[in-house]
Amino acid sequence: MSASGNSKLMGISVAAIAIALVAIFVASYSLTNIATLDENDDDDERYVPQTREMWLFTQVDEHIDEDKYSIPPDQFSHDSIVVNKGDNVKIHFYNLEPVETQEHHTFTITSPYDINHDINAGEEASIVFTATESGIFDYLCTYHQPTMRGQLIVLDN
Ligand SMILES: [Cu+2]
Repeated sequence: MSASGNSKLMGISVAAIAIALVAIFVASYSLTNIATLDENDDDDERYVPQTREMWLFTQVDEHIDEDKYSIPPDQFSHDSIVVNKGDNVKIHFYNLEPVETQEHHTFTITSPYDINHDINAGEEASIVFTATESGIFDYLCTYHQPTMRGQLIVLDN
């Protein structure tokens, strides 16, 4: 092999090494950036679940003529409950009907929460659950539809 052939080979080798070094540098720089972004995401967005406690009452709207409109006048005192996903929810539910009426009400949410508390007149219950699924879910009294209902709103965080 001639001297000029050797120097040509050497030139190609140097070029190859330079390209390899650049590739390694770019790859490690990208990985560093990805790792840094992940760390920032954790710091900014990790949500610490809260306990959301509320007091919910039965009530009757005297303006609703049940015979005329064929709907019950019964309602919940709140028509929405808003929590974040992961929160521990504690609802103190009071049936305010006079005891002698024996008028039952329920606090019911179907799947995925599957909650059903049937409360007699003058009684109360604590309903405790974790808001594991985000979305909008109806809560209702199974005896007084369609008026006695509200929405549990679980925000995705
Ligand atoms: Cu009811």
